[in-house]
Amino acid sequence: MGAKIAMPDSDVIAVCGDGGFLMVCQDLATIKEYEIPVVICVLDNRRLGMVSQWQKLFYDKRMSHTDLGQSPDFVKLAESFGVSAERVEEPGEMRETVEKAILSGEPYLIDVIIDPEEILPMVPPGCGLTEIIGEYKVERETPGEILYKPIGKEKSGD
Ligand SMILES: Cc1ncc(C[n+]2csc(CCOP(=O)(O)OP(=O)(O)O)c2C)c(N)n1
Ligand SMILES: [Mg+2]
Repeated sequence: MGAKIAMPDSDVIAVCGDGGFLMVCQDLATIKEYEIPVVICVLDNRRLGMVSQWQKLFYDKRMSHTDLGQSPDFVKLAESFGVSAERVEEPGEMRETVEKAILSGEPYLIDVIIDPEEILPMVPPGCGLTEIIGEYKVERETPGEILYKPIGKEKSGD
């Protein structure tokens, strides 16, 4: 919200995990009250993904308190604050939905359903960014574009 107020002529997109968003979702009231047209993309894997994958990979699968269980329906949650919202379940729907959200000129939430088991790439505990693991690499297809691309697989969707 601060970024959009500081730079009103720029498009601002907040990319959040579902766990992180749950800690601050009451700010949907603020964003609506002041009509701050930020697009919120909630990456929805129904869990505290980073912590859960540490438990799975490095702590002997001792899973503890990382399944978010009965999370809210984020689309209904946003709508209950008067904020428009939409759910995206297929990668190919993402670009069109983000464009629609930006063009709406209003605050907008996109609930992006992602695979809870898709845990890579990741930085292991105590390691630096150069020690990232996973069959992914960062590729630049056109100047300025950054994307993660699975090695040896075709690019699927956006
Ligand atoms: C205020 C706060 N509490 C706890 C943490 C520890 N923490 C780091 S990542 C994470 C899980 C975040 O889950 P989510 O937002 O759903 O993102 P995901 O890893 O699933 O993409 C937690 C609890 C934190 N960084 N900040
Ligand atoms: Mg999550």
